[in-house]
Amino acid sequence: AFNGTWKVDRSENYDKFMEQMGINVMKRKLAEHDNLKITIEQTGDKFHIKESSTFRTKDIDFTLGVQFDYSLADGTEVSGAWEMEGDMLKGKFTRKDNSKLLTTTRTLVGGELVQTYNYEGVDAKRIFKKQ
Ligand code: MYR
Repeated sequence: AFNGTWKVDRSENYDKFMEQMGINVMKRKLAEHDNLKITIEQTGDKFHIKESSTFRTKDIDFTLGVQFDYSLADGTEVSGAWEMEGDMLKGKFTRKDNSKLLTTTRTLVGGELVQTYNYEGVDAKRIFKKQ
């Protein structure tokens, strides 16, 4: 159900979230208009994701419940895993530089893909439309 190409449409509190992550104002301004697009291909427990934005293009492969490394667009390295809980993908990632937790979820709501983010008490959302 997550399969397809999703383009970011709007964000909620994303600037505050990035600020909490320690990202400076210039990078935050650029990130606010990153035109993030993700293509998700799920086969059973395995996911292949193509990420593209004004910052980069990247291919990500992971299996539900299996830890993997990922670097955020600003270079911050995290390690963690996604799990499926009902219809929701739940990700728990730990920053390698300070061991703090970044949690994220993906759900489908009314035909849109909603991704939530939490870091150190700050919540944000990005909402994607199918292309
Ligand atoms: C993926 O499924 O797309 C790859 C793994 C995602 C890991 C966590 C994503 C958090 C992204 C937060 C961006 C914050 C920019 C500071």
